[in-house]
Amino acid sequence: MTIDVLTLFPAMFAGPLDESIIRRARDQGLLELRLHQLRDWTHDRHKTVDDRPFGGGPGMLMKPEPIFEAVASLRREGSRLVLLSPAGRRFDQTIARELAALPHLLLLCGSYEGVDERVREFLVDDELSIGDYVLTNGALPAMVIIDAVTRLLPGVLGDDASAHDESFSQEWLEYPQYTRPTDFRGMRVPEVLVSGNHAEIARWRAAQGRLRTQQRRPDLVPGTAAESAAVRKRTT
Ligand code: 9D3
Repeated sequence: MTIDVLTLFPAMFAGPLDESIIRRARDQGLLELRLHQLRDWTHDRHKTVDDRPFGGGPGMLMKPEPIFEAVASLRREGSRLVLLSPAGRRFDQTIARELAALPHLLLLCGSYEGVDERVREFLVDDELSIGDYVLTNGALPAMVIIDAVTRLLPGVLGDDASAHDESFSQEWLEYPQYTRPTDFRGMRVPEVLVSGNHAEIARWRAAQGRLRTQQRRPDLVPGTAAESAAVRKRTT
């Protein structure tokens, strides 16, 4: 898949996307990632990308011209243009799967107080937020989405990890896990895990996963009022 990113801060992307699994996906050609400086589509000496809002108010807006020009040059048949903004629908694993199935993603990182509404109305296909907290711009959210989407691309993870992956968002949280040594400074691994009784281990893990989900994320417990409310909230 190809992901083009339009941002005022392309240098922010160096580092997170140059390591580990994303690095390997790029090296193997499974992900073609291209970073673009939005200012490259301006025509004035100062490379102006922002302006003051009509009607007054605090802060600046991203002006439409460079965005329309940039998108015209980058978008193609089958592209999805996604604006990252605090006003978007909340990104989740279902949306990650949906995006991973696309041939071309074009991510537009919001900056300043937001974008001229005509970008939203006439250009953007989808608008996403990564959660209810205020960041300085859309670059980190774009990286979060790239990360979540890339690991779902065919061939990026080993078979082990990808089978395991199905679980998130409709299953339980992870149960407690341990590795060697069995006794670390007096902190012992639960006896059941070293018992060799695989049926009992499976029961223990299921119970622990359910308990942890109930305590920490009641909104994920299937069939509860909290889950129905959370699903309603996610899907409206
Ligand atoms: C209404 C005033 N602010 C909205 C909360 C204005 C504003 C604050 C911060 C506008 C933009 C930003 C920068 N944030 C993003 O562009 C952003 C974001 C975020 O802040 N949180 C979670 N997801 C995202 S996606 C893009």
